[in-house]
Amino acid sequence: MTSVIASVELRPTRIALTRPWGADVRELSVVAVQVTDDAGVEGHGFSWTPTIGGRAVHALLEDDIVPFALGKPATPEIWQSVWERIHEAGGGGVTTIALAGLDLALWDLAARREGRSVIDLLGRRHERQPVYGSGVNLHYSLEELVAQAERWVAAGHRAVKMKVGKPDLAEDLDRVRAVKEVLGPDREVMVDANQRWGLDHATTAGQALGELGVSWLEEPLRADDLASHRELRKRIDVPIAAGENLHTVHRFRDWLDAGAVDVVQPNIVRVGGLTPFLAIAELARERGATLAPHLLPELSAQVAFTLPETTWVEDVEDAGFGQLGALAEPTGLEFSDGWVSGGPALGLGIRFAPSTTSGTSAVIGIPIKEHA
Ligand code: SMN
Ligand code: MG
Repeated sequence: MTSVIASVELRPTRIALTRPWGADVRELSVVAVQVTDDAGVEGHGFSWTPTIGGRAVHALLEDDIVPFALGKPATPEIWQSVWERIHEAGGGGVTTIALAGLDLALWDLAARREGRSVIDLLGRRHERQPVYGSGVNLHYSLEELVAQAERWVAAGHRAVKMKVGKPDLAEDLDRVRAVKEVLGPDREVMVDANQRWGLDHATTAGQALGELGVSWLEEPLRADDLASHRELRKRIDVPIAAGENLHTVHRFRDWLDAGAVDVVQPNIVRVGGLTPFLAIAELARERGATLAPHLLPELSAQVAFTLPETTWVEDVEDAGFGQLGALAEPTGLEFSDGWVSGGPALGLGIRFAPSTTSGTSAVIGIPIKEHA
């Protein structure tokens, strides 16, 4: 019989980035979510957002998600009912990011209850998956960018992703050429414009970047502008990647069915957790699109091990939770030489260490006997 959710502890934490993602992106905001069921089994999940919205995510969990979830079955199967409860506060973004904290904790709990990992619960299909080096580096000087590319080569990466979106396209092209020179002919380079362009500039840039042989062009346009992505995809040959700012399986279906995207990049937390991510992965497979989960290497890698296809895992330099010193214990994952392998023995194995920058922690519970 399924147990019920007896208490939930929320622990907001800010994690400083050792390599800031820009002058105004210097930390990650995480809300660690610990669910305990009426049998005393724990599950650990988290919500995550770089800088923007951390307190809103925490408030939504505290005020709406946790009170609704208490007393409900301690299983990820409650995802849809929680979503229906909170949806009117927003069709994706803060709402789905907050819901992910609960969903991940319930997956962790489901696996721990059986004494195994989430990877084994879902069924492991790969011993390892390929990793690409990624850099949030638009603000890097050319010298810093080249030095980063050299570190990626030394680390054994066979593919890397860099930012584009300088005011002058010629500078973007020079920077891509410089990175390609470091990478040599046998490594791939992807580029990410983080929504900086309009359709005309994206068309010119996409053609030029295609001639340089980039493997994909990511978020060239505003992330919610489906019509322009669709038009751009007709105009350029380089594959278009998008999805880190799409939040539901319905939006991914819209984009795939409109022929607006080649590589879909759901972020497991931003879409609301593992439960919706698995549905999006299946949709991508049905539509013949490439799936490349966005960021969160320690989480994305574990899920990638369970998918039928070979799946690139994104490793933004020095931004893994383990690398940032944010975890209570090692995940058991090994990132080396452009691959990730291994995994935790129990659950998701992602438990955040108490941190000096933590805010208040709240334990919200109900008397267990009410549910006996
Ligand atoms: C990105 C987005 C958010 C945080 C870091 C990096 C970037 C990527 O768009 O795709 O890596
Ligand atoms: Mg991106």
